Amino acid sequence: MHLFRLRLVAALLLGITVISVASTYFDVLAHKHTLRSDLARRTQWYGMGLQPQIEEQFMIGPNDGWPAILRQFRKSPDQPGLAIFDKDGALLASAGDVLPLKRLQPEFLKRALTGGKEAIVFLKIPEDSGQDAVGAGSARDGVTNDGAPSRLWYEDAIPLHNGDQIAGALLMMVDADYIRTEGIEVWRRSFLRIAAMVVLVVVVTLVMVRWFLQRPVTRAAEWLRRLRHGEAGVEEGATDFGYLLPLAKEMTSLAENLTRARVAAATEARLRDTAERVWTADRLAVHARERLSGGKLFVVSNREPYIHVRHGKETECIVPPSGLVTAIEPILQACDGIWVAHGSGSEDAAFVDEHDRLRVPPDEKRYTLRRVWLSAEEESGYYEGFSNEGLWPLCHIAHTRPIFRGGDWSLYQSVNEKFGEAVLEEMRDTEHPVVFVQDYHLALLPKIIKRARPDARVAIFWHIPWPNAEAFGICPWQVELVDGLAAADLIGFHLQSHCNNFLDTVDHVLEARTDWEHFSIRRDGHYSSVRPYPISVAWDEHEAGAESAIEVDIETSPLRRELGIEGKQLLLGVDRMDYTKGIVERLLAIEHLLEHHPWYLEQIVFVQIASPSRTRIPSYAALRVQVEETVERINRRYQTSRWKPVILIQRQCSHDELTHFYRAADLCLVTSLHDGMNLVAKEYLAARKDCDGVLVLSRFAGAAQELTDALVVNPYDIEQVSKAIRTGLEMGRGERRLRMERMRNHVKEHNVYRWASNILTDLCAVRLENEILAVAPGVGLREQMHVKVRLDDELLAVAPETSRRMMA
Ligand code: ADQ
Repeated sequence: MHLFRLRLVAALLLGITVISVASTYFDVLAHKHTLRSDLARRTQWYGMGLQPQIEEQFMIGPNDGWPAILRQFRKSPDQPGLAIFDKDGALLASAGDVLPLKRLQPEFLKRALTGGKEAIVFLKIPEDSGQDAVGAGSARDGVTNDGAPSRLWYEDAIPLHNGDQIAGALLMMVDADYIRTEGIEVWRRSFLRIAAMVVLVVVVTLVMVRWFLQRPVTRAAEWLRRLRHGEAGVEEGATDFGYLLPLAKEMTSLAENLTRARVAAATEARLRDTAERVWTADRLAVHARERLSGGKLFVVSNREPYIHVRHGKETECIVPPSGLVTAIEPILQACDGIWVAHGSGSEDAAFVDEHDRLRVPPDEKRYTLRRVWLSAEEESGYYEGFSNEGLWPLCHIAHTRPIFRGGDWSLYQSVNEKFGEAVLEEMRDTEHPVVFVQDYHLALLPKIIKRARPDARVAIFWHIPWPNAEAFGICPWQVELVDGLAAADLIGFHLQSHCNNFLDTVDHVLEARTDWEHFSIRRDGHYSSVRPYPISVAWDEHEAGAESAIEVDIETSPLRRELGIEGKQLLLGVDRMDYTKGIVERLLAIEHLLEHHPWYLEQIVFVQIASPSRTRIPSYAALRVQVEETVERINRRYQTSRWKPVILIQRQCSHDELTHFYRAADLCLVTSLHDGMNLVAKEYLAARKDCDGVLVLSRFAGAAQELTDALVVNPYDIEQVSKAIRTGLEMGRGERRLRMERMRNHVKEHNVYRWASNILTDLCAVRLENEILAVAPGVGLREQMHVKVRLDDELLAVAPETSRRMMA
């Protein structure tokens, strides 16, 4: 910047000086010209006034009185010097300044005497009158060629007539040196003006450079430096650039790329560091793109990933709390896929196009959400009725009787058909589509899709347990349900035991060949693989990375203050208000603890967060009443003026709110009576960056299979749960850390991205019938089937592992 300023000043000095000198030079020339013309004009007028009188004297005849005559004409010393010459050029007389007379050039006078015309000349004459006269322009102003000082004279010779004859000449001589002096004065004044102008322009320019160039550039440089070191955010930059906004925009996008590249590099490095064990959203996206090799993924679920609802006068787009969105979105975004789901939001219809589609996520628009509309009757029969009053209790052994109504079943079928139509319409132009169906609401969908599109690879994941065959047999439409599911190429459950139950049910219900060794079903030439995929939660290295206990403590203390539980041990339960979650049993265990170990009175607080769920179903409404009454009873029994043992929060919380609760809780209670997996248990572990806290976990939750370092309990055994709580509260820091670290490592490695990638990998590896039939072209269908069966049997006999993978 210093050198730049020096160069700028030098350039300004040179530029302004050259321009100003050139302009002054022309000013001086013009001024001199004006002065010379003025002098010539004045002298001419004077001479013209004298000419008739002098000519009159010539006519009178020879005259010796010329000196007197001239003195008479030249009355003042300011008037030009005068000289009279006869027709031969001899001087008759002179008056006034006669210095130039001695330097008079004969040709000059001759022009007037012989040519009969007026002659004028500006002469530089050396101060030393002994020198020769010098012609105008032959020397620098004020100095002759030999360096002697000179003066400028103006001479004007007018011919004088006697009748028609030229009788002589009148010479007028004026000291014109003032013209030169004035020229010098103009130069002097210009020099001062130029100097002042140069100083002013340089100062103004330097100030402008400092304010408008140097400052933004310095700020931008500082911002870029901090960005390079990862100390500044991208958004900070743009505001500081002022008028350099276009540059700022380019730099901002450059900075964004830089930040993204840095994050990717850090993730990459971390992945390498952890021997590529940890799955991330980015890794899943890359993996999905590779597996789908340009193909599209179609996801179908009852619940949509984005819901538009009215909030007062505003419409809000909310993401329902669900690990599914976290796991599936990276795949859909990577392949610009389509998610088909029930449009359940009050404002959903206002946000779709004429094909019921919209691009999501709202601010990124990376994939398509296709909304399916259901009438109130359909919703009630298919969702609340058959799915949640029938299948939900049927699959959970929670001793709530399933209710099956013919009307609900009809609606369940027609709604499955409706979803089927929507999916088939969306995949019309896609070859070999890959479809991932979610959950027990859509059990008939695999069959509907495969019937119309045998080239589609279809997987369904059953998020709840699958009971044993006898229990499932309660359902009057078990054949249709199992038939619908078995049409899928891949059927996923959380646990191996659920797979076993399902295969057993197929054995009981369908005419199909079940392969217990390879966990597959062969029916009418179609193969289905049945596999366990234990679902999990997202693991964000950044969010879930290690953090000191002090940091976490600071973060959670406002929550404790808000709840008025400072200094108390916090026990936490987070669930949907559902009878399978064992909320009442948990409350009874707390009561048991307080009853049998009264030293915990005023020492512990149990916070139960229960989000309202399926509220129109009578069993859920009854559960809510039962939970509220139990909480009230326990509080009435033990509360003091300063303390309440149980706080019941009945609302949906944000992800951040839940994280704060998880981090503040000394102990988390997951006491489901039966649960496919239970994500709360894993969320609690993921949130505990401080590696502290205790998890009490029901042995009937799928998560208990993996999280063996939890305090595993039978939720029906109130005394045992109470004892586990006590054990947890009294557990030493070292033991807590050890267990927590082990469980966190498991969740980190088996996160939801890995879950999604495993299912996608297996689904993309599925061999479809037409691909198998291509092995034996040119033979009829029946023969082809035989070929296929024989080939499979041979493969199984030769290399069970290879064939298993090929069939999977
Ligand atoms: P659920 O029975 O709904 O799902 P669960 O695994 O207990 O699921 O997860 C519930 C989710 O809801 C968690 O992510 C939790 O954070 C969230 N949640 C609960 N209460 C909340 C509240 N008040 N506010 C905000 N969020 C709340 C089914 C099966 C499970 C299986 C999952 C996933 O029943 O066994 O684990 O699917 O497959």
